[in-house]
Amino acid sequence: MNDLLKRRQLEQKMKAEGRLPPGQSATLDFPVLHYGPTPGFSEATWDLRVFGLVDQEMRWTWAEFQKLPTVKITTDIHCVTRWSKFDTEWEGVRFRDFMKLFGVKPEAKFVIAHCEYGYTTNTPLEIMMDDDVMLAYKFDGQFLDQEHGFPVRTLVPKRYFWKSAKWLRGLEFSATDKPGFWENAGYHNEGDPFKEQRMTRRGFF
Ligand SMILES: Nc1nc2c(c(=O)[nH]1)N[C@H]1C(S)=C(S)[C@@H](COP(=O)(O)O)O[C@H]1N2
Ligand SMILES: [Mo]
Repeated sequence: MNDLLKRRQLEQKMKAEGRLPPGQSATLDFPVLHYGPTPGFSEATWDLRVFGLVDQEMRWTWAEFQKLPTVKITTDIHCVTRWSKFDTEWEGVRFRDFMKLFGVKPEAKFVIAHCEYGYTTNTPLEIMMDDDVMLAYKFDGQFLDQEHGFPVRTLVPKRYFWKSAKWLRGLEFSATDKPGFWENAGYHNEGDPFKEQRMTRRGFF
């Protein structure tokens, strides 16, 4: 069977199961999308920091981070450029469990992901506490490819994929919302694929 036919059949099935958001088509590949070049990785200098409205600011080296307990999830991902990929398999540290390591102050309402080269994206803390949100470092049983965010990315399946921040270096807990890179460029602040929250206004591009 050719790929186009496979994709159309998958779309029918996912539509019937209520898993195909409006305006999306199925992909069998794993497209790479980001702004700017792919950063390198140096274990000697890499760290992951949490800061802002937390009880204790902390940092992990790559070796330390890999010792944290992980979970595996199978989920669908939806890119605002209209591809959806179904039943993707990820492993990483569940965000809700991760939060217990440093404690989050009650005033914190938003999580801002900070990445290499200054990319940021914002998500309400309430969404980040869902079961399916993780700091992912394996895809399909293998470490992430560099271009897909190695060593660590956030995975926020219930939002368009731009909220899943590649090359993560910091997580900021904030009382106020801080729209990030694409949100400032005109993408919707919430980005729920099932509500088709794609673009809002003209941004800075
Ligand atoms: N650090 C960083 N993360 C990012 C981006 C980016 O430009 N920089 N782009 C986002 C966008 S727009 C998408 S669609 C997804 C794509 O992830 P993928 O390349 O693994 O498919 O990464 C998101 N995370
Ligand atoms: Mo995107």
